[in-house]
Parts: sequence; structure tokens; C-alpha cells
Amino acid sequence: MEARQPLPDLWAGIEGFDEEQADGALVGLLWDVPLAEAIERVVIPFLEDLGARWEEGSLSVAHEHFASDLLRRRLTALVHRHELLPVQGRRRPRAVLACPPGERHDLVLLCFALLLGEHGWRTTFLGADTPIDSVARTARRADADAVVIASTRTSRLTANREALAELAGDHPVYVAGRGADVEVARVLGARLLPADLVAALEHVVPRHRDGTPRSVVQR
Ligand code: B12
Repeated sequence: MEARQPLPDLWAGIEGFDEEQADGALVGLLWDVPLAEAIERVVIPFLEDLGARWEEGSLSVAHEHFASDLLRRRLTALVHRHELLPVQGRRRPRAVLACPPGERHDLVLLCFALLLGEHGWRTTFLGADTPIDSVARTARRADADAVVIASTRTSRLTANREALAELAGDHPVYVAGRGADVEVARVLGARLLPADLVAALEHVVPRHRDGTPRSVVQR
């Protein structure tokens, strides 16, 4: 019998709102693959295709919500893969990740949280539509080494200019997503992350002199 193809199965499952088929295919694509590879080769292209299909009208809003929810649950489940990894020293660096008020696109940010987790960071993922004063309180309590804010619109960052600039005075704040650019980062006193998640990781996780990432996880 011919092996089933996960990607066509994933799309067929989504088109038919067949959770079992879509989820089974997604597990097949993500299972036993290094996390960065799964994110770069499966999750991001999948989200891009989802966007393209939605824009051209071949998928409905309901399909998009169904697919986003399925992906979120699978990505969240991946967090547990890294929780038990041994860590050098006693303190894991900590990151708080959130989208500003009104911003609901948090799936790429969730991927970034997973990548940080793989490098031994402890992450507090606040996700979509989070008031900046809540982000600030959480960052203070966690003694955060990084606060990552993602937005598809610049206006959602500039609308919170004062609160974000204040936060950037207390913790390193990184801005990312379609709404983040050099100018908004400058105005907020934040650091701009590149669109590529693996490249962005290198901005947050410092490197050894030989160029390898300073991960706290023992391999
Ligand atoms: C899935 C999706 C949703 C889901 C979100 C699920 C979730 N929780 O994330 C839901 C259903 C909630 C949603 C809602 C809406 N959405 Co929507 N959505 C999308 C869709 C299809 C995919 C988004 C996505 O993840 N893209 C995939 C990533 C790979 O692309 P990207 O966002 O450009 O990100 C790249 C970089 O910016 C970077 N990046 C992004 N975030 C981060 C974070 C970090 C830390 C780093 C390092 C990098 C990084 O990495 C990516 C790869 O390079 C896009 C279409 C598209 N083409 O993207 C629309 C899209 C983003 N949505 C759009 C809109 C308009 C909406 C709605 C207003 C629609 C409506 N009328 O209800 C609402 C509400 C939005 C809100 N208030 O925030 C517009 C945004 C236009 C704009 N700039 O404002 C888009 C572009 C569709 C379009 N062409 O009109 N959406």
C-alpha cells in the first residue's frame, strides 16, 4: 500500500473539517523532527499557504479558525518535549512573550517561545491581546531577561508607546512581526527582531566566541 502523504492529508482534513485526519497528518509532519526544522519547514509555510488560500477565497474564515486552533494545540503540546531537558547552572534565562492590545496573531510568537524553550529558556507566553501593564507586571515578577512583543500592525505598538518605552527601560524589549520596523523600535527604545525565527533567536540567545548559541541546555 502506498504511504499516506501528510501534507495533502493535512489540507484534505482542514478542507473537510476532519479533525482526526488533519491532526494525524500534522503529528506526522512534526513528530521526531528537530524543532527549528519543523517550524521553518512545516509551520511557517503552512501559515503562509493558509493566508494565501484564505486571501484567494479557496478557504473560508471557518477553515482558517479551525486550522489555527488545531495548530495552536499541537504547538502547545510540543512545549512539554523540552521541559525535562537538563540545564547547566541553576537559573534559566526567562522571557515573557505577548501581543499588544487588539492584536490576535500570536501563532508565530508561540513558535518563537518554543524555540527559546529548546535553548533552555523558561518562557511565559501571554499570547494575544495583552495589556502592556500586565506584560510589565509579569516581566517584573519573572525578572525577565527578554520581553518579546509581536504585532501585525505598527499602530498597535505606537498606541502603547509610553508603556512600552517604560518597559524597555526595565527589561530588554524586542519587537517583531509585520508591524515592527526600525523606526518603531527606535521610538520605543526596543530592539527589532528579523522576520526569520532562527535568525531572531540569535539576537536573543547570546553566542559563544566560536559562534555557537549560548544555550543552557546540555546535549
Ligand atoms: C491565521 C490568521 C489569523 C488568525 C490568527 C491566529 C493566531 N492566533 O495567530 C485569526 C483568525 C485570529 C485572524 C484574525 C484576523 N486577521 Co488574520 N491572518 C491570519 C493569516 C491567514 C496567517 C497569519 C500568520 O500567522 N501568517 C504567517 C506568518 C508566517 O506570516 P507573517 O504574519 O507575515 O509573519 C512573518 C514575519 O512577520 C515574522 N513574524 C511574525 N510574528 C513574529 C514574531 C516573532 C517573535 C518573530 C521573531 C518573527 C515574527 O515571521 C513570519 C515569517 O517570516 C494572515 C494571512 C497571511 N498571509 O499571513 C492573516 C492576516 C495577518 N490577518 C489579517 C486580518 C485583517 C485579520 C482580522 C482583522 C480579520 C477580520 N476582519 O476579522 C482578524 C483580527 C486580527 C486582530 N485583531 O489581530 C491581515 C492583516 C493585515 C494587517 N497588516 O493588519 C492578514 C495579513 C490577512 C490579509 N491579507 O488581509 N487572522
